[in-house]
Amino acid sequence: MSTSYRIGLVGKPSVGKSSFFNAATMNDVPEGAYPFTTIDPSVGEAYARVDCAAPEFDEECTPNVGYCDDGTRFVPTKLVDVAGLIPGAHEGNGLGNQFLTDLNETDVLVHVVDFSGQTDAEGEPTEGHDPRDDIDFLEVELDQWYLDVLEKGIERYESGYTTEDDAIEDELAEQMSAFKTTDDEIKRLIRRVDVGFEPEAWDDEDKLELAREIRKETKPMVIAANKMDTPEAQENYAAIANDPDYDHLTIVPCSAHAEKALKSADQAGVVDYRPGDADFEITGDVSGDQKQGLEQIRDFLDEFGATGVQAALETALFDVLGVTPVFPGGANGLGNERGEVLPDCYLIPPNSTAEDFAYSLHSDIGDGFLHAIDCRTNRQLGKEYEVEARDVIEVITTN
Ligand SMILES: Nc1nc2c(ncn2[C@@H]2O[C@H](COP(=O)(O)OP(=O)(O)OP(=O)(O)O)[C@@H](O)[C@H]2O)c(=O)[nH]1
Ligand SMILES: [Mg+2]
Repeated sequence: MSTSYRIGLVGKPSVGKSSFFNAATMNDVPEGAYPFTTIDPSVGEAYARVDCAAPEFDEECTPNVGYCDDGTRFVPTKLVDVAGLIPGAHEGNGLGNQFLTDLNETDVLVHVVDFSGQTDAEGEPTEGHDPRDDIDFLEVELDQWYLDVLEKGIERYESGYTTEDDAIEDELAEQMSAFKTTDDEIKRLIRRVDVGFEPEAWDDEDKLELAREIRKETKPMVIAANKMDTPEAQENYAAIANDPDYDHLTIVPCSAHAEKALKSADQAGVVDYRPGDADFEITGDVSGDQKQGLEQIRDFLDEFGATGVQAALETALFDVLGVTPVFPGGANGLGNERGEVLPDCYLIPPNSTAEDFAYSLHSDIGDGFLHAIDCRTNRQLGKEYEVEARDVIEVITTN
């Protein structure tokens, strides 16, 4: 892989982060109905689905990494199961700042929320908890954490600790470098919140607003409405999906349990299930109980379209981050000298040009870039061409 994206699973304890992680990666991280079952973050390999381009060329692909199942490529991506976050985490509550730091290793977040309302803010069993509180709390918590760091940057700037002619955006970008931001980005965000470039004139509200903008930009997220296999969760989902206060968020209904059950049954040869699909086929001998359980899952799929695990990951990657999947190909046939057909599907940053793509393959290919070829049409593409999802591209170089 040229670029490796990391998706972080976050949320308060006991919402099902590890269950989601295990369902997506088929790893075996402990799951439990008690808070802080997970302490250290686990990193695993999940997959994002991309329609394979090979069938359009009447070819069969041979993926280097991941796999292809009946025309659907499963492209590996990193998934991180982070420890549970509780109110006051930015002040060290729960497992404290440790896992806030872990969050910085991720590019996009899936906020797992227990929509059943059966766990309280600390992850202890309860009834009738409003999932809205959890959605709100995570944003507040992250904003407070960003604000703390932002304020340190402002303090440094005001103390004259830095050289006279250092601009505020340089100072803040340096202070917030762990959030993978740049002075240009900070400048743009200061303009967006329209507070001016004199931090002395910023009040608490201005600072919080700026912190929030930087957080939104550097930690984009989707909500996975988990435990949707329960009636309580379905009721809450129906209400929140129609609540205009939550229009700005993408909420994906999800059942980590259903995904895990189907994948396990598939591995056991009992069903034929492709992750993310809207249906499955029972292929083995099942007991009456098993059959009943599977039919319940089928009802769930009928209602929600899928278990939601794949959908949440792909929404995060493709919709929220805007990552572009692209296949390096050859204009005279897709196979390379080793006889591999469309071996790679790269995930590259949004708005990448043909030249950026060349650089993501190798710096030499970028340096020697002459032009690229769209392998579907044999059309020549200049270096400024903006790569589109599922493009099949050959790069022609001088060397
Ligand atoms: N009904 C239902 N229960 C679920 C689902 N996913 C997880 N659970 C249950 O929720 C409880 C907590 O699951 P975990 O995966 O350990 O939660 P976690 O978020 O990793 O918790 P911490 O590691 O403590 O932060 C367990 O009892 C799971 O069986 C789901 O899709 N449906
Ligand atoms: Mg866990």
